[in-house]
Amino acid sequence: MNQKRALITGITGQDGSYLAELLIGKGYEVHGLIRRASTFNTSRIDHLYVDPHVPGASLFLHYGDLTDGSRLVTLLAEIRPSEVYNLGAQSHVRVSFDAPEYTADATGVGSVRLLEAVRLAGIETRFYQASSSELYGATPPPQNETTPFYPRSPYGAAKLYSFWITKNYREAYGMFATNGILFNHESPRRGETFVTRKITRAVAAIKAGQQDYVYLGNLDAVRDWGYAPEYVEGMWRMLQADEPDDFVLATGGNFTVRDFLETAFAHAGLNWEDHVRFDERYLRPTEVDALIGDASKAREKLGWEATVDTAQLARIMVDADIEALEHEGRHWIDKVKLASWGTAE
Ligand code: NDP
Ligand code: GDR
Repeated sequence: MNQKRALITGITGQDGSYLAELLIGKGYEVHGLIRRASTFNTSRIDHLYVDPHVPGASLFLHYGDLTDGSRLVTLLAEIRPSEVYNLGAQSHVRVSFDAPEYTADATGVGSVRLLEAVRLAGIETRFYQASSSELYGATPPPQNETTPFYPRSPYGAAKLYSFWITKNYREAYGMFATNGILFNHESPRRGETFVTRKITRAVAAIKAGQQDYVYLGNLDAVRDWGYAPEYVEGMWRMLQADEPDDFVLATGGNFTVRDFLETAFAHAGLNWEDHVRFDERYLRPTEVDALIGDASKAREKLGWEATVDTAQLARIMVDADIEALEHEGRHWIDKVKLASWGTAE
């Protein structure tokens, strides 16, 4: 049997790292697009990397960027993957208000560059687009594949373009191109400035007596937070289906940011109200009030279901951040302090 070969954009991110792990475990040869930076940005996948000269190596990294179309064509023609997962994006909603043009370029136009690269390279491949519950924006829950879109941020608008261009390549060129409309999913590898991780890191630092407060914005927002490793398994299932389609992945649960705070702080024996302060810098010009997904289609057609609910997720993340703090000590605390001086996130 031929070994399957996948290309992952965004492999250095939360989802990319879990997906690479999953695919390597299934015997795939995995190729990842990474951005050149002045310091290494591969900490989430370092444990998977072995020298490519070693026989049997299954992870290969390539420099590139979703804003650089000719590089994508060259890479697609060289790698000739059987599956492409487009997870690369400027993925922070609040930051997208500060950098709307760059977000449109990387998160929106980047997708058509990659789709064109597949087409121009003339290869048969299955394409996964990381679409988002942010597409629903102002449309009230519950949301499923037939719910109208109403994005509320430059990020949401860029993802809307990517959703439709993926669907268009499916219809225009008969490409196996699928959208996964994923609701928020988190983990101990979640970026430090998304609200769940910001909270669980703060819980660890406060518990250790290194920090007194965490500054947050809107606590009333409702989200359907699931566990990232389960969601990347859903992405893989989407590309093993008989036909390309669009699928929602979600838990169906609903937690406010306040509920998440309460669960996370209580798990460490703390009262959140003693430690949370408001900072208007964390508000968005237009907010998404409530996202609660209905993943019945994925359950029926893919046999996929979330098993970790938001309360369990909060506890997993708090435990991991407490453990990380114990292991990393002083160096880690300095990084927390630096992060808290950041601006918009
Ligand atoms: P992360 O922010 O953790 O990772 C984003 C990845 O994209 C990183 O590897 C980053 O590289 C890469 N990237 C950013 N800009 C570019 C660019 N111009 N060219 C190439 N790569 C780039 O996101 P997640 O892992 O959480 O999410 C994965 C995808 O799923 C994203 O597209 C996100 O928008 C989408 N999504 C996420 C959801 C979630 O709840 N996590 C829900 C729905 C959709 P670097 O490390 O160099 O910065
Ligand atoms: P979101 O995630 O915008 O849903 O996008 P985020 O964790 O950033 O915000 C969730 C909610 O929390 C509120 N909030 C804060 N958010 C942050 N980041 N920092 C704060 O201090 C803070 N205080 C309150 C926000 O206003 C919001 O309502 C994530 C990203 O992963 C996207 O890429 C993905 O598409 C969607 O999830 C689904």
